[in-house]
Amino acid sequence: MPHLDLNNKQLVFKIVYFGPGMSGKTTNLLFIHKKIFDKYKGDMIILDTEEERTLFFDFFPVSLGSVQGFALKIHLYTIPGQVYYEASRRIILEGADGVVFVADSKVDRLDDNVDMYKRMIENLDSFGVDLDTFPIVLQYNKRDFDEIIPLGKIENILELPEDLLVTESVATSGAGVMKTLQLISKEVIRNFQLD
Ligand SMILES: Nc1nc2c(ncn2[C@@H]2O[C@H](COP(=O)(O)OP(=O)(O)O)[C@@H](O)[C@H]2O)c(=O)[nH]1
Ligand SMILES: [Mg+2]
Repeated sequence: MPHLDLNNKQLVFKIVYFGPGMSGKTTNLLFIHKKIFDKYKGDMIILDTEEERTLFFDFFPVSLGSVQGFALKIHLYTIPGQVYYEASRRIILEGADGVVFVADSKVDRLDDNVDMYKRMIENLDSFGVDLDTFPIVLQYNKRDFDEIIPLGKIENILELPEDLLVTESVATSGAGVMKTLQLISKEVIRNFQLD
């Protein structure tokens, strides 16, 4: 459920970029932040861990308008990918209204993607999330590499629903990044309106 901020008349949605280490989560958020820098961004907070940066920032997606007089606000988070950060990942994931799973398309990362997707589902399940309706976009990132995991592979292995939203991206150039954000934002708001 989004957070209802009555003082500021805002509905605040939380979207988490999840995935294995080095798949491109932070690069996605940096691109988005740069793209929407002038008008809509809030302060970006970067939590430094030893090996990677976890990002948080919020913005107003004006294109999505408002719901019953409430401005829609979106908080974007990334998680640390390393195995030993399981506890932080869980904390960040809790209360998410939707997830972008950033998969690393390099063929040798297939197992890491599958393993991390499983962990994500387990965590969401443990929070009591309804997995049949919970908004997820699977983003195959790093499509610029030569040997890449074909679309559909991760979905097949994990037997994911056929209507799962899937995108392709090259986060370093920004290709597919805003499209992914738009898809998950719309899905998250639609899911809320259906409740
Ligand atoms: N070639 C290529 N490199 C990428 C892409 N996305 C991210 N990277 C690189 O992969 C590394 C890890 O990215 P990062 O966003 O820190 O991964 P995170 O651990 O998921 O946050 C960095 O060196 C990025 O520049 C991509 O689409 N293509
Ligand atoms: Mg990162």
